[in-house]
Amino acid sequence: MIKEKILVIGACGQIGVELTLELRKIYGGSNVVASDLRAENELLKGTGPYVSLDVMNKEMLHVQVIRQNITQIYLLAAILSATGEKNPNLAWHLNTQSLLNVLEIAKDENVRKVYWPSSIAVFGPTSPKINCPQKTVIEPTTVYGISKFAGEFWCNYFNHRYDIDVRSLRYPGLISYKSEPGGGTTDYAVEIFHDALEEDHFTCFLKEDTYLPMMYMPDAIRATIELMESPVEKISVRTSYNIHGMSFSPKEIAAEIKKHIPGFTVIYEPDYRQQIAESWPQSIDDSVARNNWGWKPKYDLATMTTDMIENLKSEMSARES
Ligand code: NAD
Ligand code: AKB
Repeated sequence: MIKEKILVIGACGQIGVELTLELRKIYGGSNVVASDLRAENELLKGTGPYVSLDVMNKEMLHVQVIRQNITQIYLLAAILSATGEKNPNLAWHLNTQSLLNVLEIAKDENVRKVYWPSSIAVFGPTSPKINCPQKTVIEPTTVYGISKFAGEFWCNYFNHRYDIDVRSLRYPGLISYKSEPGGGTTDYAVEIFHDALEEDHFTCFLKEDTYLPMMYMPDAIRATIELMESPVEKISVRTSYNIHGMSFSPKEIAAEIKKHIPGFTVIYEPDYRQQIAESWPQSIDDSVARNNWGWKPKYDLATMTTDMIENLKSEMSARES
């Protein structure tokens, strides 16, 4: 049996922290090397090795892969949709070059598997709004979406041309309480919980009726690991799989939170992110992922809201005591 040694790049981000902790549970702390540009996240400290790494420095990355005998890479470093629009050139450069660096090193070294997430941001205004299918018109209008779409085809190319086992998911907006979101359009759905608990009030940067596809982080982590552990013959999509958790608007999540915090109020002050949100589908058809490797989400809006509030409340009381 091959002993896996995993490198997580971007391990201190919203997904990276939770994914690294879960991978360490499965493969053992010392077999999962966390890396990031940022200082090590508090939740990762003491759970396994950490290296400071800039994925854009290909030589440094190559040295780490050889030195640590890496067999799998999870590449999570990226600039997300809202931040990307502030510096399109940088977002394109980081999001595409980081992937090419990883894929080229995987080709030349002993890296058996690569994971790289795409996003529902690949879809644009001309894609179907409801139950957006796996294969459809894809004309993204954000630099983030363009970079993800290009990345999907680089994954497909390296799989077909060099037989690299690259796997990918098009995540919807992810909601989590352990680590903060990093500059996306769907970030409001995390911020709303913090402001509800701390201030009983939230100012939302999207209009109240803006529906977007979303997923609770435990489902996203489980989907990632289930995809990566599926037998190769079950993987038919080498660009990126649609996956869906739930779909709701700011008004609907606010109403759900109000069931727990009756005095909670929201005002709506849409900004430039409204246009990004309106370019994306409202819900996603993930039947190909369901049929290929058995994907099924567990959380809906109500169960996710209850879990978020319980966990954030216990974090707040732990901080106070
Ligand atoms: P994030 O911004 O929270 O984390 C990204 C991490 O990458 C950060 O810790 C950052 O310091 C690190 N990083 C940035 N540049 C780097 C570099 N040059 N070298 C090394 N590390 C670097 O992002 P996230 O939300 O955790 O997203 C992870 C991946 O999932 C991204 O590819 C993102 O596009 C994708 N995704 C996220 C969501 C979501 O809702 N969070 C949805 C769809 C897709
Ligand atoms: C963003 O809003 O940019 C991300 C995403 C859906 O990719 N959360």
